[in-house]
Amino acid sequence: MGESITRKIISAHLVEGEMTPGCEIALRIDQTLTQDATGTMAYLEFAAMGIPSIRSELAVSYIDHNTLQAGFENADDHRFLRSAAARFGAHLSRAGNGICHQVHLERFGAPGKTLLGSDSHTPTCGGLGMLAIGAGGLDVAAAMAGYPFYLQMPKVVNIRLHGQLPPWVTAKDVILEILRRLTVKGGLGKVLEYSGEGVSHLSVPERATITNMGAELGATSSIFPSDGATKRFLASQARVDAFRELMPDADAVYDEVIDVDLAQLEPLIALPHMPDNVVRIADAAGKRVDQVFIGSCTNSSYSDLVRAAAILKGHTVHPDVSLVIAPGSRQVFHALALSGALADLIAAGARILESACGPCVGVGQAPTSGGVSLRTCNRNFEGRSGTGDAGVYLVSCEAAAAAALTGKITDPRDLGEPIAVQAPERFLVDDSMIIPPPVQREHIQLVMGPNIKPFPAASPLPDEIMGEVLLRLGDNVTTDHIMPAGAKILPLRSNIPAISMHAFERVDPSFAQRALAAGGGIIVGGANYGQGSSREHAAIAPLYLGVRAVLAKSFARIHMQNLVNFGLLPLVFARDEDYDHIQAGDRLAIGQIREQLAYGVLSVRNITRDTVYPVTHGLSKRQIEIVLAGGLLNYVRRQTP
Ligand code: MIC
Ligand code: SF4
Repeated sequence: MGESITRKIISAHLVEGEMTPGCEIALRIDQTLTQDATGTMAYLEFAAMGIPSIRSELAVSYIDHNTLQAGFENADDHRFLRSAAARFGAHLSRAGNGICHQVHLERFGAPGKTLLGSDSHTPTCGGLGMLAIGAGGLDVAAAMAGYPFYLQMPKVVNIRLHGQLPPWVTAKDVILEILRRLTVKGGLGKVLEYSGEGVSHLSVPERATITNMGAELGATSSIFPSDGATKRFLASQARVDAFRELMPDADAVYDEVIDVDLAQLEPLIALPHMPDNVVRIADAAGKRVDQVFIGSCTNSSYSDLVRAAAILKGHTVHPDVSLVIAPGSRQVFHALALSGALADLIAAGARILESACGPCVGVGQAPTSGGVSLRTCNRNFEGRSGTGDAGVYLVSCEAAAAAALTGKITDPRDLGEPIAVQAPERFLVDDSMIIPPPVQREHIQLVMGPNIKPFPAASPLPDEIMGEVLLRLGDNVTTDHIMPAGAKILPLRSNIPAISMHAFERVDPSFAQRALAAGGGIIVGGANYGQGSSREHAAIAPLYLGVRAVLAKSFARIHMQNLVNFGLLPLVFARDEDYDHIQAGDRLAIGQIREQLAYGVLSVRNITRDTVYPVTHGLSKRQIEIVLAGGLLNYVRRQTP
């Protein structure tokens, strides 16, 4: 029986378990990445493991999220990260060098390797034929410490791409089409593996746009074959040595097959406030636009920005629009400068930002009240832009540039003749903003500013949890709802007591105070609870406020593991209709937890309504032990003699 690329890579990295979908497996991790918003915690956690040196083949610590230094906090975190990279043996990609996923694709990604990153868009490197997976910081710290990464063996879905994209239709439209079909929970427990003759027409940056946004489907990862285009890309990065061909066997068997005819696609747009709320741009055209943002790890490669520049060249941005551009990496920025495209962007009136995440995660450039912001990002969750009532629309660079000129949502096909741009055969490779670890490291001290506070140590899980339902939420609650990001809150990522006061604040500003006053409690959610980012703060903050259990119809993969890693119990309604009968404020009790967890089905008693709900958990034996121990750190410490 032939094998898919995904299964080949898994099999070559399998440390434990059986490759049967749904079974727990453990994978050897070759490379890790962290970014500053999750990295301070990850390195504090690594330090707490007491392991002197990083054991993965390569670890890169990126500074790309918290680059707006409105106070000392972010700068202090950067200094800490620099000291931690030097102390433990990681490469440090300095602020200004670019967004982790774009830089990793350019400088480190390698076909056939595994990559674990403390950022949900780590699968971007799947565009290079890597098995790249997003996870919470603690899982990444464990991988840096040399432990394997545990996950459920995914199903492998074959997305067969046929034909070629028509003019003005882009890789972004491919992934928006897949989101339209599969929805934000359609990728759960799956790796999406692309194949078909359509693949050969897509460059690595285009493939990376597609694998990047696989995160929005809730997929474990997404991956493309490694072929001639991969080799050309690696050669353009002076890294052809990293190339190896990677194809599925001709008779590869997949768990599911989805066909996408590229030739039939049209320019698409995701409407507020979910990335799967996708329609044809033609159907949304004409709406007035206040802001356009071109950037983020989805669409900020050289080819993306040079196409936008070609559209804008010789024109001025519409008077009602603020056009903001953040190149994905310093290499891209530099190439734009050398090619003259940067001058075209400046002449058109674009507001150029440094190479970082920026507006994508609400770090600067919040839109006007009730504003319409067209963005090339991957997420348009409510409030994420920094303006609660703004509407964010997700589009390709071409559609973004078109709107910047016309002042309204515009089908890029209306621009006329398609533009042809060529990526350089060889980029200017300059790694001087990446600091390799020094050889002598033992003497290096971790430098912690006053914003870096120790994280809470969870106690073992009590055998009975009793408490009030603090919140009852709907489906698809994102980690941006649970633990908002943005310019004001992100600087508190290393300060759990302070950041916890912002938990759920967009849903209910009184949440933190209520939780503290009630001495903790239980959260009730709908389907796909905790989708979106990998931020473990969405588990740590509720823990800090006394929450030890979350009851939902289903969970997003990374968030569920983060709950486990911090000793919170994720429970799943056995009957969806029971969700309808619980109200906020009800008192719930879960008793004999140890015994019931081992049995697999637990009873949750609603004391207020005098009813009992059966719930399941889907946790492996190992995950149960971790929750009972009060989290992964306690568990690991117990295992280490
Ligand atoms: C995001 O896009 O939401 C982030 C910010 O990159 C997060 C990580 C974080 O919250 O720090 C992610 O995608 O995991
Ligand atoms: Fe940064 Fe946005 Fe990408 Fe997250 S999605 S890594 S915030 S650019």
